[in-house]
Amino acid sequence: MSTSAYDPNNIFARILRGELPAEKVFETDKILAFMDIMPRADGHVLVIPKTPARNILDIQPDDLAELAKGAQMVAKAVKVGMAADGLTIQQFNESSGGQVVFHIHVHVLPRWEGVALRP
Ligand code: DGP
Repeated sequence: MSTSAYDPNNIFARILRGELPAEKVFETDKILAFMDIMPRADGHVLVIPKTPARNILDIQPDDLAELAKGAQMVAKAVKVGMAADGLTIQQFNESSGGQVVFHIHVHVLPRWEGVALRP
């Protein structure tokens, strides 16, 4: 299936507009970070841009750079806050690539030696 247009009523767009609740942990004028409702690790955070983009295929390069900067800030904070040994960073594109919510997002997953991610 080819890439579809951005749906302004996707769940994360509605969180950005304040129409749906989220456990926000960090915010700038460019990005929002909040807890994943189906965490695959304790402290699993999602980072999203405030600009509309479906995924890596349509995001503007400047917005992608801001998302990366936000993800790095959140990753550093999560590593310290969760006393993690390391981090897994994930980002999925289109259904075939594992994407379920079609507003681009970065998963920040704290990791500990010997602890597997939950499915
Ligand atoms: P994916 O598109 O495959 O990266 O998965 C979407 C992620 O978003 C998944 O880890 C669960 C999470 N998620 C889905 N709906 C909500 C929601 O309404 N609130 C929050 N906080 N997370 C959500």
